[in-house]
Amino acid sequence: MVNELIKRNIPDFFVNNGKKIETKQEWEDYRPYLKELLLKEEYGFLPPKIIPTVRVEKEGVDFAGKAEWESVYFTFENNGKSHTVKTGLILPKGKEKCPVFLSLNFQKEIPNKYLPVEEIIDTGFGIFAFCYEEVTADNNDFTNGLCGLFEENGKCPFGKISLWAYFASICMDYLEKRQEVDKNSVAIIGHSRLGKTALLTSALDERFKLTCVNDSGCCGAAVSRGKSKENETIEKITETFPFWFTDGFKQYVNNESSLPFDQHMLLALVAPRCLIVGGAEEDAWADNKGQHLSCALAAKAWELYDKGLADKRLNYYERRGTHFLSRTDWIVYMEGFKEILKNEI
Ligand code: GTR
Repeated sequence: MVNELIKRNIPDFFVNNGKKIETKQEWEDYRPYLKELLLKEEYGFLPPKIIPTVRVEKEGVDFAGKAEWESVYFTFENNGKSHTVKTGLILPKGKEKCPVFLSLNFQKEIPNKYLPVEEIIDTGFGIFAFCYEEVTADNNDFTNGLCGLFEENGKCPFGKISLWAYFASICMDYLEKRQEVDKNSVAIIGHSRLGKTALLTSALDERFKLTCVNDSGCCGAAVSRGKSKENETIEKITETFPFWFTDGFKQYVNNESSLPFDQHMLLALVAPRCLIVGGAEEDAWADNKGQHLSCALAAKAWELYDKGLADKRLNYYERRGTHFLSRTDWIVYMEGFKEILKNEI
């Protein structure tokens, strides 16, 4: 870890106006500026909040009779256009004030290979899930879906990750209103590009109790500086997925040393809440050493709140295998969440 730190040459970013941040108050004063900086340079500013109209359709009891399933439709209107996003809310039957996982999904189907619904329900959690491409397509078409409500001449001032995060926060607004949901016990979970999205959502929106960031790698949990040949870099990611970021982010291609932050500062914004960063041993592209180092560097934010807090609330783990949101990962996240709730961590 020490070698890694030296090799990567990451400056101390816990600095505000040239002054080292040493107290919780100094850190809290710096947070709004840091949020702005990350959005301005990397992800692009989120659009103004539109309050959607919500329609609920009961799908009935399912999952061996153990859960109530509803489809919840959010309709947004702006600039004479409208867009509806379908989500699914599944709550264990007969449980009052249920803790819930807000799950950012690749697939529309529930359950799917990344979302073992019955196991999650059996562990005592509810699920609120949406498919990210229902919000806006994962491509450079900014007239599509919710983006279409904000575009001007086919362009938006934000990247798609920001818009997915925007919708995730709207989901949280909705969960807060549901009697059956314990609004103080909502975890957000996402894998890979949706891990990046979950992390950004929680960095900006402090209502999530736990943030589970799986194999998020480049522009997610991994630091951007000092990548090895096998890791994804800003150059690679902005070549393949330029539409995930604000246009100006390209200035940091092969120029990471001029970034006014590194990704650990995004992690730091989750403090003092609970964060689990997951990696997979065979996922070299995501840069596990960079994710681990990022957690180590971000720990300072938790420590500013309380000595020893990072140890309790910031967790990094790596499992065997490849890039995937696996059953093992879910078990780690669910066990972690159970612990947090039981011991009031
Ligand atoms: C990869 C991409 C990563 C990661 C992943 C995914 O191809 O390079 O940044 O986000 O896709 O979302 O599955």
